Amino acid sequence: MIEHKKTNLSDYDSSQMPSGKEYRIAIVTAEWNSTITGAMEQGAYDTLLENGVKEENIVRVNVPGSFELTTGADLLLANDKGLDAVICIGCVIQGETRHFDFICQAVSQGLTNVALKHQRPVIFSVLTTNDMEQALARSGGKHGNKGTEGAVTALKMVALQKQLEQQNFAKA
Ligand code: RBF
Repeated sequence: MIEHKKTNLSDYDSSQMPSGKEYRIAIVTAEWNSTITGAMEQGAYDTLLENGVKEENIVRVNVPGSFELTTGADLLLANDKGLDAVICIGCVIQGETRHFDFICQAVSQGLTNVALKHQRPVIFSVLTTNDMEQALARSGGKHGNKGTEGAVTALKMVALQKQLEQQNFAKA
């Protein structure tokens, strides 16, 4: 049974977390709005370390903007076959033109496609906010750090993936 709880994973229960000591995880970070994405990347990185992922098993790369997260994740998974998951970090802030809609749509659908293509968890840690204030509140402010939450999600999804692979192997 899943208890009713708020969806904010920034205050995760460390006793409920899988150990990441055998996991290899990439973080791809967009350079646009780098004050925000840098804080989220730090949150994700620290959380992976806190949960046992070895420093040498955390791969960190940057891409120019959130639109490029899809290609970044795809290239990582194509070229590093030992990767268990990719955390994608970006921040898209609503502007005066329709770019916001196109970028958000492309990156959310694109990352889903990459996950299904490679059969690996690809985590959507992309803020899509009306303004900078909302972004600050979600990158270490009053609404937590969505980079931290992306790392928690990645660890949980890798554990699920390994559990299901194990069960499948046991039946073969
Ligand atoms: N990238 C972001 O990560 N966040 C943004 O808020 C953002 N706003 C953009 C607004 C405009 C008008 C343009 C042209 C690009 C923007 N980008 C943004 C960059 C985008 O993700 C991508 O890097 C470029 O469109 C090049 O493919």
